[in-house]
Amino acid sequence: MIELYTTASPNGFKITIMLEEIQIPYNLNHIKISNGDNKTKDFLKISPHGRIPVIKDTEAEITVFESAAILQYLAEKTGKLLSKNLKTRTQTLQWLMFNSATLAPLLGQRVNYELFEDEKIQLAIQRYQKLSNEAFTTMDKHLATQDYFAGKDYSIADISAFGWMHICQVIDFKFNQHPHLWRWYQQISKRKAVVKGISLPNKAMSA
Ligand SMILES: N[C@@H](CCC(=O)N[C@@H](CS)C(=O)NCC(=O)O)C(=O)O
Repeated sequence: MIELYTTASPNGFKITIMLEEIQIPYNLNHIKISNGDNKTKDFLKISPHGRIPVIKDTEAEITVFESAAILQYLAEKTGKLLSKNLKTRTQTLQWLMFNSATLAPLLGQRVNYELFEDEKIQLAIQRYQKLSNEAFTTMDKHLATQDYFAGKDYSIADISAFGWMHICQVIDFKFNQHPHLWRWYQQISKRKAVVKGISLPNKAMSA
């Protein structure tokens, strides 16, 4: 059994989508960030940086934090959504890392300066708009020549990008001027597992 600790957020959605895609039994534990559930002594034992998502694989006795590491773990465990072909696998892990190391931090800062900070600092707002739009352009160019991030097949790289792109759509950080990225987004948002995954434990903006 997989014990999942999560909330309705870009990184959380990646794992609810993945678990729905691979169809393995899991139990969802709702961590309410606004209540400080992610900073309790017990939670910090499984997630030392105090962030969601985290999983505990109770049979294997393995705990994993960091959404990309969780996606990779679940893909390795089930043999799904991560190709064994060296070229495709490397492509998948490359885009998985791009999403965690480039896209997610830029969007996280953009959300903070555009929506959360009381003082609207134009220099910071413009900087993160510019940098996130550059990331969208790179993704768009890549998707111009292939259906999914790692080629012709849907993979954990797509799930990882979708978590954040879904939040962009919800909060109106526009990316429909990037036609290939927009086509990819619409295609993925129709998947049954994705529709379910983004509703758990709540829809975005209601965590
Ligand atoms: N790099 C981490 C980021 C995790 C993260 O920042 N999660 C957010 C929710 S999306 C969180 O737990 N925030 C709580 C806080 O900042 O106190 C990952 O990909 O899992």
